[in-house]
Amino acid sequence: RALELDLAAGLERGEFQLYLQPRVEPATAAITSYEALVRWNHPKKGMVSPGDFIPVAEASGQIIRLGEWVLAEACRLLDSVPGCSISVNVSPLQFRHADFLPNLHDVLVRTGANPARLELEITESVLIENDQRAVSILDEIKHMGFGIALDDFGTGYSSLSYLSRYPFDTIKIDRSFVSNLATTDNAPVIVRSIIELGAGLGMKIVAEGVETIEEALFLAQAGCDELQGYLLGRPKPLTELQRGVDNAI
Ligand code: G
Ligand code: G
Ligand code: MN
Ligand code: NA
Repeated sequence: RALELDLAAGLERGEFQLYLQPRVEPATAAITSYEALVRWNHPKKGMVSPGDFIPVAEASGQIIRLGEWVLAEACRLLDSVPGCSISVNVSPLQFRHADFLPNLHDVLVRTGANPARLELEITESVLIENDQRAVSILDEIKHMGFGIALDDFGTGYSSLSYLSRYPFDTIKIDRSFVSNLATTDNAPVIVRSIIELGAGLGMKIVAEGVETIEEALFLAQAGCDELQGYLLGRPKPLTELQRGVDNAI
């Protein structure tokens, strides 16, 4: 059966689950927040990666319902992570959909969640040059009280011009820069520049895909606000979250 047909049934049957991956402050080793990463425990295929089913959900339009479920579930999980926020990925199609803003409003009303503890992750690819509609959607999200993160920063085009135009709270440095830190001469220069730029603009800088102690030390020394990656903690279901991080720095 096509994955597309199974998606709706999977939502009905509760086959989706949110895994949480910590974001850690290097200075204190404190977990400040978690990124919600959806997983599908398919009855026949086992664990299906979002890399495989998100594109299918987008193509079939079911990303809207899936996105609603992810957001509601993240709101529900907030009670289990006191003092922390949760960030949620928003797909480009979801971002553009007419139901997106009404759904955000509804989920706050339904769950009573505090939007200040939720951050929406938007990728550069949803933003187009001179895009007044994107500006107004982001302004409205901000106005509702959500945090906004620019995800996978550095992988799109014209990155710098976006930063002054959109109300981002957080910049997430794409993991390709982090994994290149040790092997290319350019990566440390670029990473330092992004950190300085973000700090100057009053935005929080998070490095993604931190896998080694050397990367963590470089990023901490360069002034990166938070680290995320397998070194600090893999994405895990709530039931398996330990107190503290997988590895101290
Ligand atoms: O967790 P993993 O590395 O397998 O995720 C693969 C991709 O799926 C990443 O690009 C991630 O942003 C995306 N993804 C994970 N969870 C969600 C979600 O809830 N909504 C959307 N739109 N994308 C997600
Ligand atoms: O596109 P986005 O940045 O939302 O994707 C997050 C993806 O990165 C998730 O699928 C998550 O499983 C994955 N991820 C998280 N930490 C690491 C890491 O340290 N190394 C690698 N290779 N992937 C990671
Ligand atoms: Mn993300
Ligand atoms: Na990312």
